[in-house]
Amino acid sequence: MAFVSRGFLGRSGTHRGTGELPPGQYDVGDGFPVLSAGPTPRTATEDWDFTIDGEVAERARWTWQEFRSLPREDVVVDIHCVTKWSKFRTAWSGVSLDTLLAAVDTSAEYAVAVSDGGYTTNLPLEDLVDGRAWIVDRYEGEPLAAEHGGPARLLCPHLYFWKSAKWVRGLRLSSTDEPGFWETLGYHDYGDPWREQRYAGD
Ligand SMILES: Nc1nc2c(c(=O)[nH]1)N[C@H]1C(S)=C(S)[C@@H](COP(=O)(O)O)O[C@H]1N2
Ligand SMILES: [Mo]
Repeated sequence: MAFVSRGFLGRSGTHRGTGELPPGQYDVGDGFPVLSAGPTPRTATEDWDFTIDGEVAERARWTWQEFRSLPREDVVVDIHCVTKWSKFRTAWSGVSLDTLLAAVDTSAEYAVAVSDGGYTTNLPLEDLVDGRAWIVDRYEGEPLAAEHGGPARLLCPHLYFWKSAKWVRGLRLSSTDEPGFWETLGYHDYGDPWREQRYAGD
């Protein structure tokens, strides 16, 4: 049955999606829409770094070369955009946020992902750990295309895809929850697709 094979056959990498559509979503199939609130920044990898700062004992920073030499994971996940498309079995590779966050000492409970171009999005820190979020720089075996967030983006697929910040350059950790770009404009603070948390108040 398609339902079974979707979860267990096909590409390499651990599949962490459910193969099911959250309420109100449709399957976009082979398409991969591009949703960007502004122009696509193009940061050369020589100029790229990733920083974890804010309420940390000491900030952590990786150059592109350092980031690329960290232990990597292949993941296959389903993604769900708040504009109602979902895409099954997307295959990415990158570095688990468990690996990156192990480098800092913090008692913060929230994170804001900060991107080139000024986009931000907030997430509880606990949603970024335990194998649920990655900084990915490859999609379907190729370097991540700029329009989809390359050189590297956040991938946090258990929340609506606006939380997966493209062109990400760092995380700012805090003990208080600070709304990001779309959250300030009325999107839900948390954004669980299974509870259909699209807008504030949902
Ligand atoms: N920096 C940045 N990240 C972003 C966005 C954006 O506009 N800027 N859009 C978000 C939204 S609403 C979605 S649905 C996904 C879209 O990713 P895609 O263009 O690769 O499909 O990126 C998210 N991350
Ligand atoms: Mo979106």
